[in-house]
Amino acid sequence: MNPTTYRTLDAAAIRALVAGLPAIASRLGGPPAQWRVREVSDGNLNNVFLVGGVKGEVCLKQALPHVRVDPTWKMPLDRTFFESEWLRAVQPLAPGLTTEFLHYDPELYVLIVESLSGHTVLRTALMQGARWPGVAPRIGTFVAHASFGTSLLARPFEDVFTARRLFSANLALTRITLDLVLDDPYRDHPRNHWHDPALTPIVLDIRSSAATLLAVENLRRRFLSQPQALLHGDLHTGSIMSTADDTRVIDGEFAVYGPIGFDCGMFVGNLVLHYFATPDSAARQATLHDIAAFWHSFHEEFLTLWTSHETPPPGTLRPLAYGPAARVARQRFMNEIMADTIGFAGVEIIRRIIGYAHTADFDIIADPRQRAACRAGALGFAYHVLEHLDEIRTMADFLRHLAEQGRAGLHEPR
Ligand code: SR1
Ligand code: MG
Repeated sequence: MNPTTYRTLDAAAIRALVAGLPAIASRLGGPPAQWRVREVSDGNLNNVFLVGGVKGEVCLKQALPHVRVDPTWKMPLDRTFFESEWLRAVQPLAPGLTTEFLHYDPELYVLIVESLSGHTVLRTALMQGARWPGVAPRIGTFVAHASFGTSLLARPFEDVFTARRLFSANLALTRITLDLVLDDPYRDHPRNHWHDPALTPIVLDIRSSAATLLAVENLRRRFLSQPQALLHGDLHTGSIMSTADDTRVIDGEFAVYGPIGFDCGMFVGNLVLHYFATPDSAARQATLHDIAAFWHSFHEEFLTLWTSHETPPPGTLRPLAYGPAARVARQRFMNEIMADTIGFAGVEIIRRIIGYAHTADFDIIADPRQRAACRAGALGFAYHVLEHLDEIRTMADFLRHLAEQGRAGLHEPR
């Protein structure tokens, strides 16, 4: 942090900052004194404001020197730098599927992007009962294009290594993921919490299952040692804003090179949380379709990019094998992504129920016993998945197990 220039901005300071940025000021229109500044901070980490004038609106995000929801948890400010670099890297690869980058201020750690005030956070929309079948395939398209386009399949190794070096400095947020997603839930830690005593026997089962703990250790190793592509790094349903027919991925501050199945697994895991939070069987069926549609679109678009005849930039690795051998190699890689997707979905579900950062999905269930039963269903399913990773090899397997466990209801602790 540069203490001489960084300060946490209030409405007046935001007006003054934006007034000094001619392109953004003219996008808003009218005199700065008449701009509306509205705080809409919602996530765990940052301050977020919408700034609106007579012509338009922008969204301004500022990092705080601590976790927003816990000022005692100190945090470096550089996360908006990594988010702006992520946005600049993926926006051209997945046009129309992110927000538009407008400005980054390296001293105030402020990022300004297009406002999406007409969109709804996907988690909120799902909780309100939205049925938007186009969203999941659009996220599949996003992950396919963003991951393929930042990988060695599409770029010379010099570009990829340069990007890896940049994003490998995103240490603070990578540490959060490692601790909160891949470590804390599997042992006693003061950051863990869960409200319902009905969950405790499942937690104890998870923590005493050697197969589960080995699976999580393997996922942890893969997260840190498989830099396949630039990840979003936190692709839950709160990092997506949507209408029925326009979907944008936001909040790329956790960006880091890692296994592509990490992003897929975060998204799938959050759809599974929604599945268990909606006991209505038609809504559950729609979620099964969403998960299948996400994977289908990701898989098809990734393979199409890989096998299309477009000439990659000079220096990109050229395939050596052709025909059936190349097909087998591609299928192996897709199977690896599939296995990672299933595993990371499992750990995401677990940490959202017993770790530090829970999600709101289950809050719509008024009856505490039913809420506990739904959470137990999700937790028991994730445990089942991690214990049986060797048997759940395809998305069809995963969906079959999900439908079976969903029908079975409350997990019975052993
Ligand atoms: C202290 S940050 C907790 C969680 O919020 C973010 O959105 C990430 O999901 C992180 O794990
Ligand atoms: Mg976020």
